[in-house]
Amino acid sequence: MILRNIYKFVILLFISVYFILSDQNCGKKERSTLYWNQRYETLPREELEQLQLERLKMTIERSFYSVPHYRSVMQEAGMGPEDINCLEDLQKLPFTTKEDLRNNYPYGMFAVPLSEIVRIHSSSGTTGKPTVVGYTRNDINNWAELMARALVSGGAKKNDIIHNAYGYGLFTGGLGIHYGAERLGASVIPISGGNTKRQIMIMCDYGSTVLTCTPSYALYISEMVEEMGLDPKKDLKLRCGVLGAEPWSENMRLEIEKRLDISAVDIYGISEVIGPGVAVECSCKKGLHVMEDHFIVEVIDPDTGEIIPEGEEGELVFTSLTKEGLPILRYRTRDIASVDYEPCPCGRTHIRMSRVSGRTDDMLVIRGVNVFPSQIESVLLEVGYTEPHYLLVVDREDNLDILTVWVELSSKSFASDEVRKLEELGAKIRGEIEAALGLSVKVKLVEPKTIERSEGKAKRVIDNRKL
Ligand code: DLL
Repeated sequence: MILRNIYKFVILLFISVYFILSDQNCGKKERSTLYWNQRYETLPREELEQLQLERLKMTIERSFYSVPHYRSVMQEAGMGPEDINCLEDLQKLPFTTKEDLRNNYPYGMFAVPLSEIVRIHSSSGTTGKPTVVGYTRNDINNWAELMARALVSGGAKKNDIIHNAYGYGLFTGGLGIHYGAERLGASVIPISGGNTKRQIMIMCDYGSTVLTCTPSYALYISEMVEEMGLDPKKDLKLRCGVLGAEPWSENMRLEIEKRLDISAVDIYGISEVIGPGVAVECSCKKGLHVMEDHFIVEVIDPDTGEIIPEGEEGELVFTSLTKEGLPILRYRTRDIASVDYEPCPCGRTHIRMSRVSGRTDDMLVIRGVNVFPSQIESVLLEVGYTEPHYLLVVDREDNLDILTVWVELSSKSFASDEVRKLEELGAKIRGEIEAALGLSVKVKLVEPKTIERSEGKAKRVIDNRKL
C-alpha cells in the first residue's frame, strides 16, 4: 500500500515537472527577446496579406459609412466598399492629404462620436491649422502594442529603465513611447525635453539604460555629457537608443553611437497615421520594418501619383488597417523613401522602408537642383573637425539662389586664430558639399555653440526666398 502511494506520488511529480518545464519553454518561444509579438511580426506573407485584406475591407466600410469626406470622395470616384476585393483594389481609392484633414478641422475626419475618443493629439505642423488626431480606447491599446514591438526591436527589455526625452503633450512622441514602454513592462522616466544638465544627472543617478528622443537631441545630450566632464562608458548605463521624428543620416547614427556608447535604431511615425511606431529598425539596421498588420505602405511618384517600383525612392503613402477613431486612407506623407521586400535576417516578415531622406516640402530646390539637408549632414560628418550642427540659409540675390551652409566648428579642432587652417577647412567642406550636390555653395564657419540646439525636432533651413 505504502509502496503504491510512493509510486503514484513519483508519477504525479514527473507529470507536474514536465508541464511546468514545457510551459516555461512555450513562454520563452512566444516572448523571445528578439520580438515582442513573434506571431504577428513573423507572419508568413500569404497570411499577412490575407489579414491585411480583411482589415482593409473593414476600414473602408467604416470610413465610407462614418466619415462624410470619405463617402463623398469614394462616390465621386464611382466606387464603394464592395469594390475592394483584393489588396490592389486599394489603388482605386483617391489619396488623402493634409489639406483634407485641415478642411475637416478639428473633428470632421473622426469615424466615431467624440464620446468614444479617449485621447487627442495634433501634428507638429508649423504652417496653417494643425491636424487633429483622435484615438479610441482600442486605438491606444494597439498603439501601445506597436510601441512595445518597436522598443524591443531597438533592443529594449522588460527590465530596462527607459529615459523618454520626447516631448510630452500634443506631440505624439512622448505619450506614444510612454505607453509602449509601460506595455513592455519597463520602468519609464517621463522626463520630456529640456533642462539637459538635469536630464543627464537623472540618467546617471537613476541608471537609465535606454534613451528615446530625436537624434538631434541625442547629439546635444552627448555634447553636454562631454562638457560636464562625464564619461558615457563609466558614468552612464545607456545601452541603446530608439531615435526618430526627424531625418538623420547614417553618419549621424555612427556619431551618436560613438559619443554615447550605445546602439541606436531609427523609428518612424507620423501623427495622422498613428504617431511613432509606424516603422522601426531591427538590430540589422538595414531599413525600418513597417508594422504591416496595422498599416499598408505604398510608394508613389509625388508628381504623377503613380506607384513606384520596389527599391526606387518616392513619396510614402499609408493606409491604416485597425484604427477606429481616425481611419486614414492612402495618406500622402510627403516623406521620401523606398521599400524593400527582401526577407530580413531578423526573421520579421514585414517589409522594410529605407530611412527617410527628406520631405517633399523640406526639399530645397536651388537653381533647379534638389537638396535635402541630410545630404549636407552626411558630408560634414565625413569631413570632421566640425559639429554636425548646421543651418542652411537660402537667399535670392539678383534673381539667383544662393545657398550658404553655416557649419559649426568643433571646440577641440582649432584655436580661432589659426586662420590658415580654418580657410583650408572651409574650402575643403565647400568642395565636398559641391561635389555631393552638384551645386556651388558658400560655407560660413561659425564658433562652437553658435547654432541653436534643439530639444525636439531640429530646424535646419532658413529660406529667405519665401519670406
Ligand atoms: O514625429 C512621430 C514620431 C515621434 C516619430 C517620435 C518617431 C518618434 P509628427 O510630429 O506628425 O509625428 O511628424 C511626422 O516627422 O512625416 C517625417 O517627416 C518626420 N519623421 C518622423 N520620424 C522620422 C524618421 C512624429 N525616423 C513627420 N526619419 C514625418 C525621418 C521622420 N523623418
